[in-house]
Amino acid sequence: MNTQPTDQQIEQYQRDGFVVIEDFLDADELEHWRTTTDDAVAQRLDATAKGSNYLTNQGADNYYSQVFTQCVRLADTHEGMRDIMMDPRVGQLAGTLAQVDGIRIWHDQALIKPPYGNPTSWHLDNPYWSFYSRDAISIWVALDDATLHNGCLWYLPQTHKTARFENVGIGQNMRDIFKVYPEWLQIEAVPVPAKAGAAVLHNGLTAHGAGTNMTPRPRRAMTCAYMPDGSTFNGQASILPQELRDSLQIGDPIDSDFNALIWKKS
Ligand SMILES: O=C(O)CCC(=O)C(=O)O
Ligand SMILES: [Fe+2]
Repeated sequence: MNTQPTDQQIEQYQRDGFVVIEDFLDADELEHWRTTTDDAVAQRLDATAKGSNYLTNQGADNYYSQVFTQCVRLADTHEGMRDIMMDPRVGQLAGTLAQVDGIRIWHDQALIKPPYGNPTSWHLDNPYWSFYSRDAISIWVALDDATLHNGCLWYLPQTHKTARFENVGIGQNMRDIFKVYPEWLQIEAVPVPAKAGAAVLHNGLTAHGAGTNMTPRPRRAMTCAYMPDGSTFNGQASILPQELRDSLQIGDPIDSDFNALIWKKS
């Protein structure tokens, strides 16, 4: 696993709000992440079909269910996925790029764009979450080659510097984000094709989206969103379980085991 970013990669991440780490996983690790993700997703979809209330967008026949199959916090229900997500090396990579002192898991998430699936509209991640931070970071690991044809990620560089925390949402209209940020219409979007096993990391405030999958094969990605240690509750429920949410006042640190600390700067 290549978890040591170069100075240039750190600089690029800080400047543009995203960076690609080629060969993040070697061939054996990629195979392991693929089988673990497939298994965890299959298990989750089965549990959901049987009535569990875990978050998945599947089951409906609507626009969003065809953007991707989305399964959140698979590490809660799958031991193999828990081992992958708790790896402090990945936390160190995220923390080093974000230049923060500690990394907590916000949520992992499998994002599988189906064959001929819908595009992912431009959006920001952090405004959805229960904490606001200009240093939140996510890792997006390509489990298949992500290409211009099957819906690789696209970014609006440097938008993490001017983004605000209001949520522009993620609906069917690709360009809704520009109603809130008309000045971003001047920015040229950058596609980020990624070979299977590569990792793309982005700031939680960098505008991003993904194209249509124009191939008859799925485009699989396994991702994890991270919260800098010390982040505080902003009042939004998001993925927090009811009991935990009810125990928090706005401004309290979010620091229970639900958001495990996987890396701390020594
Ligand atoms: O995989 C996609 O299409 C979108 C990914 C994304 O929005 C994210 O990882 O935050
Ligand atoms: Fe996103």
